[in-house]
Amino acid sequence: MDTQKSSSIYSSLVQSKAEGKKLLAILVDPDKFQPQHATDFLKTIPDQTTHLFVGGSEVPQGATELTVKSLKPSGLPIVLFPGSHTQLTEAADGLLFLSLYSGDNPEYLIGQQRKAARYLKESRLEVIPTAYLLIDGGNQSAVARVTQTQALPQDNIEDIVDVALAAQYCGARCLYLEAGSGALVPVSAAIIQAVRKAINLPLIVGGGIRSSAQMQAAYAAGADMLVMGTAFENQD
Ligand code: 1GP
Repeated sequence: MDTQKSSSIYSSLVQSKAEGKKLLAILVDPDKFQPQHATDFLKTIPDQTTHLFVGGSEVPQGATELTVKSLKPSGLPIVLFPGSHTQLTEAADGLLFLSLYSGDNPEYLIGQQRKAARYLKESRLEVIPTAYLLIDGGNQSAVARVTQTQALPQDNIEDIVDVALAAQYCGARCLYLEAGSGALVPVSAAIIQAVRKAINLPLIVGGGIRSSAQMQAAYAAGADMLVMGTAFENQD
């Protein structure tokens, strides 16, 4: 069997971006998810869902793998979106290998990544180097709390663009603008537009998106993929 790591998830992101096809990832937090309810959960997610993301800021050991396995019947690519290296599992298809470029905490710029590296070398998980930018969503996010970093203010668009550009020059393959799970205010269309104009990487946007009007605004501003979690939690 081929032991090369696949790059199919990233390739499809790049292709979708080129074709203007919009992607939707539904985020499942293993800390709040009951694997025995996976079948019912999968019935509640939108038909246009293209990916499932699995991860959270604080997840008990082992819960990620159980969650991923329970979601396999969906047939959708399952991508880890981990808050910690302890959430890695080969049961998933790929991994957003996040570096928190909006903050200045070395543990989330390179520390967690070092702890994950040996596992990743031995695993078949597709690794997608992703610049993660936390943007102020109007409340205290779990990301800010856990990483002990400050979100970038929404009104300083130039600064956000500078961080995005720096991340691109550092070699990120993908950019994630995050307002935080349960954000009161999603990342603004003006920010998405400015970042889209400045960089050419696939652009993922999440945090606080609940309505189809918000989705359309983010897509129209230039997001390639949206991530929604809270809107689909606790429906059972
Ligand atoms: C959080 O971007 C995701 O990491 C999703 O946020 O839960 O607010 O949809 P919501």
